[in-house]
Amino acid sequence: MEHFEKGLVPPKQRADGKGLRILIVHTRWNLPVVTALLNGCVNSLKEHGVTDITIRDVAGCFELPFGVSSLLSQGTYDAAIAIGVLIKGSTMHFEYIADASTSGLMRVGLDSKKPVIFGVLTCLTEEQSKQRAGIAGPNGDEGHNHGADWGAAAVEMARLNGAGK
Ligand code: DLZ
Repeated sequence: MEHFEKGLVPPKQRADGKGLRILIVHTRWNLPVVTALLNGCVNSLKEHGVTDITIRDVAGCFELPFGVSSLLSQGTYDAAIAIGVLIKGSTMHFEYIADASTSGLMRVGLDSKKPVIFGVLTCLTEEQSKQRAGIAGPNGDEGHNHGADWGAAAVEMARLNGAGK
């Protein structure tokens, strides 16, 4: 069997973010990890040529769908990126908030007809969240910052949706 490369394969041609208006809504829960993801995301947007980036914050992941929906309706954005980090605790909170934010964000995207990128990590441990935010990897490396993928996805989906023509 051929080697199976796990994870995201970049598009054949990098999408051009010039002229796009991107909204980022991030949580204030688990802020150190969220900040690393936000930085990775903003850097990636800039690398794609995006210069018009609006950053707003809400309390936690449960607020992300309403926050994104409300801000999308107030502005002229081509795509939104919702960033948050859920870390499993000893109660059922994690499951309920993960479910609500996932389906809520999907609904906002379909209802608004604007791409909404799912930048929510649902981690079983704090360590997992750090690995996925490029802070501390499993082998003493820095891990991978998923925020970079979310920035690229926002540009790709905004173009797919006809923005910037
Ligand atoms: C209550 C709560 C808990 C337990 N854990 C998290 C978390 O890990 N990540 C996160 O973004 N938010 C958490 N919250 C807060 C909820 O998302 C929400 O802000 C509150 O329930 C108020 O609606």
